[in-house]
Amino acid sequence: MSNIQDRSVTAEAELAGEFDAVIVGAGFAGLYMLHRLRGLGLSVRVYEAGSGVGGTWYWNRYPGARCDTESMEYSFSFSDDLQQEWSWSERYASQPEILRYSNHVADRFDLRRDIQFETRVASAVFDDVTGRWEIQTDKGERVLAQFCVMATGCLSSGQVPAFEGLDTFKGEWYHTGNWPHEGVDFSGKRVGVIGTGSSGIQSIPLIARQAAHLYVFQRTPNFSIPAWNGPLDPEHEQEVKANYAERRQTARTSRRGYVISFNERSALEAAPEERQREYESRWLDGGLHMLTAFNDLYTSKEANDTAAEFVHAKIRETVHDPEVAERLLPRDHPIGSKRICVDTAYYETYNRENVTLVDLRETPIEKITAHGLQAGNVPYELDAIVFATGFDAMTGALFNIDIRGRNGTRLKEKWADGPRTFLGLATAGFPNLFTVTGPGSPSVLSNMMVSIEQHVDWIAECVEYLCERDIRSIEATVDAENGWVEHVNDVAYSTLYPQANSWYMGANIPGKPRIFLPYVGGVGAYRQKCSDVAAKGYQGFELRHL
Ligand code: FAD
Ligand code: N01
Repeated sequence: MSNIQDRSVTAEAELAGEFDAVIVGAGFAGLYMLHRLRGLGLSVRVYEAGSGVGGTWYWNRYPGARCDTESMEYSFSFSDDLQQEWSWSERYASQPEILRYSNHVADRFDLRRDIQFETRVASAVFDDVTGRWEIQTDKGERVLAQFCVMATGCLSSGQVPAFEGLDTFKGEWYHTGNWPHEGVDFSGKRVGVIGTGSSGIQSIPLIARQAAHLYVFQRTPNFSIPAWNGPLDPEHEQEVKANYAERRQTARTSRRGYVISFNERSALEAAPEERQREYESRWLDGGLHMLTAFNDLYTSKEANDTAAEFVHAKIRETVHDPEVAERLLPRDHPIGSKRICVDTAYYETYNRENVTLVDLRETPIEKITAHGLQAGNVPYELDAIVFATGFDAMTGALFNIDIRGRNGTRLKEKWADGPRTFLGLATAGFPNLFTVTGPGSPSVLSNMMVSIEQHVDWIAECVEYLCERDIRSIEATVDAENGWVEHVNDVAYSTLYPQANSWYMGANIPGKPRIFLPYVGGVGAYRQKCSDVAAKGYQGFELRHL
């Protein structure tokens, strides 16, 4: 390690704005990346647009925001002391609790001193001559770094659709992904929520309890499964903590990064009573367990229909007004091909007198007006509008930065027809630039904590390898990248995912190319591929001494 230790820069050099590595983002990915690179003796600067750590959990403070990965699994595994000492209060942690956890991590590992908050990275430009990245911020600051790690988040670039007239609206409006820190009081107000993805489905029940009247503007109904959230059972916590090492290992090598039992039988081979039993038991388990009921729910539409029909029946049972229930039934996409939602009393909310469901398929939003909005020819008077309209996923935050690689090539131009990466970690023509949970990696299809740790560990080990050998740069080859992009597509098209107009497909952003963004080949299999590449001296990458 002596080479690496020698490379630590002095305080003077830091003032001159030169670092071994710059990391963009201080969510879980940026925090852990900082910890790992610092552990190698590197000088590191993190830039974070927000005023605190936590990323997703710093920005998404809307009512009801919480995890739908179980708390005991949605946490770091890299420090046994950390995982043993931290106690979660609920089965699914709420946003404030996860934010407290990320602050605890930052303090425990003394991370803040290398993070510059309230600073947005505007550009990152590779200098072909010096082989370094020049990073510029919105504060006019300029620093140089050998390595640049984009820990900018898959779901961090919020999207407010370009509705005509929003600037004329006299009420308040909010996006779930940029919620005011002081909270919002909807008491006595007429509120409109646009969007029924996970953010809408979590916030709608709570806003309905407070507002005088809530209008839900739904374009596509979604499948939602009850969370059955509640206090964490202390016995379960103890049992998990006693077996954490084994459980974490199971998660790392699993399909989705969870400790969850997959039924390896086909839904089509099971008798109707067996299917009903399986679905009922998963429904009662709650959350993401539903789609582990059979092994062909993601690959056979016929099998998938059996699960979809089960959920349709649950919606009909729950919602009293049959016409409203019918409008809530998702029919245009296979269950699971859009991110499944996990809720607390979502469908029940439509039984409240102060809630109206507006079907935008029947009456699309024409415009926002001074006093509300107009859908079809119907005006809705609103005091507040909540945009639960999602994110420019996976590429949005990267494209918000002017990233330029060799010969001034812009990432945005290189990826104009869809992202091209090797393993979701790197892209040809952009040496020493890494993306944590980048497009083409399991990322959003997995327990993100598992995927973040795996990427950060891989990047840290790669940097260590380079430094120990005095290798100045690593760059994905075009061949490796082409092969990976083709593989990512092949695997995606062997499933039902591409059948949905989802953000996984880029379909929620007008003009975005229709490409399946994450890698669906499985967390365990993917980890193995990444490890093999490293074990073979970073096969598929070009290493240069310069
Ligand atoms: P983020 O947490 O998004 O952090 C990225 C950070 O980078 C942000 O703070 C942002 O401000 C900063 N940044 C971006 N661009 C710049 C720039 N140019 N300059 C400076 N800073 C910049 N995943 C799960 O596995 N399970 C769940 O239950 C789950 N629930 C979720 C609930 C919500 C509401 C959302 C939105 C996502 C959820 N996710 C979940 C996904 C979640 O994003 C990840 O689990 C995880 O928090 C991502 O961490 P990250 O550090 O990669 O990115
Ligand atoms: O965003 P979304 P989200 N006019 O894109 C609608 C994670 N997450 O913030 O489906 C009218 O899913 C859009 O309609 P349609 C999780 O990974 C997790 O809810 O495009 N409507 C849709 O209904 C999740 O998947 C949790 O037809 C418009 C909604 O807005 C991801 O973040 C909680 C519209 C957007 O849904 C994103 O979730 C929250 C328009 N012009 C988030 N544009 C957990 O529970 C969009 N919509 C863990």
